[in-house]
Formats: sequence, C-alpha cells, structure tokens
Amino acid sequence: MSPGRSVAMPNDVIFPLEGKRVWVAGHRGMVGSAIVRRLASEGCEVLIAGRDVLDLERQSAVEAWMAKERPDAIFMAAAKVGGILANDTYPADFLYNNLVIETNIVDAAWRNGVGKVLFLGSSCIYPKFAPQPIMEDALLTGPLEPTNEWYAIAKIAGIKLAQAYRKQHGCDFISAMPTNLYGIGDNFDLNSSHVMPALIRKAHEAKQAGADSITIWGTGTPRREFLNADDCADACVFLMKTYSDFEHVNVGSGEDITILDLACLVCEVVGFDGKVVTDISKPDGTPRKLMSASKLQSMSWRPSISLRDGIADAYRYYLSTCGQRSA
Ligand code: GFB
Repeated sequence: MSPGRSVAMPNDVIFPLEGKRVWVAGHRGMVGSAIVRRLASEGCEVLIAGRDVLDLERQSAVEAWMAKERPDAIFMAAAKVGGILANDTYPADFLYNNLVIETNIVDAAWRNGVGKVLFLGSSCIYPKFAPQPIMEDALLTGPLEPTNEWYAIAKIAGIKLAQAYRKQHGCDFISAMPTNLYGIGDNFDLNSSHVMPALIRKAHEAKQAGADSITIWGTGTPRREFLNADDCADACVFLMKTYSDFEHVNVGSGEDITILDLACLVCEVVGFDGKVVTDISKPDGTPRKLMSASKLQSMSWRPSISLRDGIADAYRYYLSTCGQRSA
C-alpha cells in the first residue's frame, strides 16, 4: 500500500465537503472559477481571497491568512498559466511564480492542519515522447518538451510537495493532472493564450472582417486532448471527496484531435467558412499528449461536455465579453 493510502473503496465519499470551509486558491482563473461554480451544490462554505487581499507569492501573507481563515480543504487552482508562446518567452516567471505559490500554500496548509488539499498540475509534466496514452507512472521517465519545461518542472515539484507532506507528515494532500483545458473565463489574448481561445478569436475576427483565411501556428499536425473547465472542476470535486493516495490522477477526456482538425471544428462552430493556413515559423511543441483516462474511469468518473458543445459555450462566453468589441 502507498504511504498514507486510505482503505476506502474508490467511489466512497471519504471526505464530504458539506459544512466545511473550502478555499479555492485562484478563484478568478478559468479552473478556479469553475470549481467555485461546482461547489455551489456541495453545501460547503467557499472561501476566496483576491490578489488585493492575499498575495500568494508572499509566504508570511499566506501563513497569516491561512491561520486566520482556517480552511478545512483547499483546491490549489492558483498558477501562472499560458500557451506555448508565453511558456517559451517567460521561463523565469513560469518556474518561479508557480514554485513559490505551491510551496507557500502546501507548507501553510500543513502548519494549519488543513484536512485535505488538491493540487492541480498539467499534462506537460510528462516526457515529450511518452508512450500514448500516457499513464500516470510515465512521470519522470524521459526528457520534457523544451517549450514548457519550466512550467512542467514547477508542476512536477507541486506533485512531489504533496507526496512529501503526505509521506513525512501524514497529510491528506493529493494531485490531479488535467489535460489542455478551455471554457468560460479563458484568456483570449493571442500572444499568451492557449490554442482553443486563440482559434475561437481568430475565426470570429475573420468572420467579422470577411477574411478568406485564418492562420494557425505550427504545422497543424500536433495532437491535443481537450477538456472543458467545468468537467475538470467536477472531476476535482469528485477526487477531493473520494480519492486519497500518493499517486496523482490524470484528468482528461481520453480522446485527442489534430490542431488542424480542431481549427476546422472551431471555424464550423463559429460560422467561418474560409481556409486554415499554417505558419510553420511558430513552434509545434509536443507532438502528442493524450493521457490515459483509465485510472479516473475506473473510479467511474466521466466527462459530460462534448468538444463541439464545449466550443459553442466558450464562443458564447467570448461573444459576451471580449468578442463584443470586434462584433
Ligand atoms: O495550447 P497551446 O498554446 O499549448 O498550443 P501546448 C497547442 C498547439 O496548438 C501547439 C498550436 O502545437 C501550437 O503551435 N497552435 C496553433 C496554437 N495555432 C495556435 C494559436 O493561435 N495559439 C496557440 N497558443 N497555439 C501548453 C504548455 O502547451 O499547454 C503549458 O505550454 C500547458 O505548459 C498547456 O501544459 C496546457 O499544448 O503546446
């Protein structure tokens, strides 16, 4: 049995949230805000702290806030995130900011006797050429993808922090590794965003301008797996309530798609019928990162939002916010 493993059956609720004080660190981000929405039906008290109240990069501030607010559980959704170009351009920020946020929260959680912590990582923790679909035990078996190794190292450190505090101090700290996420609250800035919001924006602006094509980065051949942020939030709440073990858990849809096919699907949903052109001066990144969904599926969790429906929702969100300016 792994260190600190609970003996409960996988589907049993071993950590009910009802009546608990639950802190969602990073509640303004796409995943954090989805977790806050999801927690509305759990009968818990949701704690949030904006940047004006709590700077997660200051250890003393995190310790003081935690000692005062005394959460029973924490979802660690706070992170500096971005797409391939942002990761490649700001390696120091992606490494330092994420490391410091993780260490501050995990250590303060232990010092304040927090009952459960769920750390959120990313599928880029796995080796660039990991066998597909990627099992959880592929971690640290090969070199990382260079465009995002800084972020990946920080996220691997987060998993190891959770494991170390579980092993040394008996803390019930667990980790979930989501695949590429998209949805309500996404970042649509073309320089720093992930591919999905970038494609939605490009297709929308091309439609508005009557253009005959959109340009995507790289060759269009890399494959990516996508999960809607609301499905991810549901999986995180599920794991918080039912999972207690050393190893992290992949959170994905179990299916992937080429970037070119994704671009065509986005154009269809947005209603843009022009061409998709590739810009091979931009990086492709990892050729493929389809995670195995078997561990989470064996606990009987499945996503409920199809890729097409999720893109339509994300497009509606885009139109209701940023898209208005160019509509
Ligand atoms: O989503 P994305 O930026 O991140 O890019 P990664 C995925 C793929 O889409 C790459 C291509 O092959 C990009 O070249 N792509 C095509 C585009 N057009 C565009 C575009 O207009 N914008 C963007 N952003 N991409 C990130 C990591 O990797 O994934 C992070 O850098 C994290 O660390 C995150 O793991 C989930 O999937 O390549």
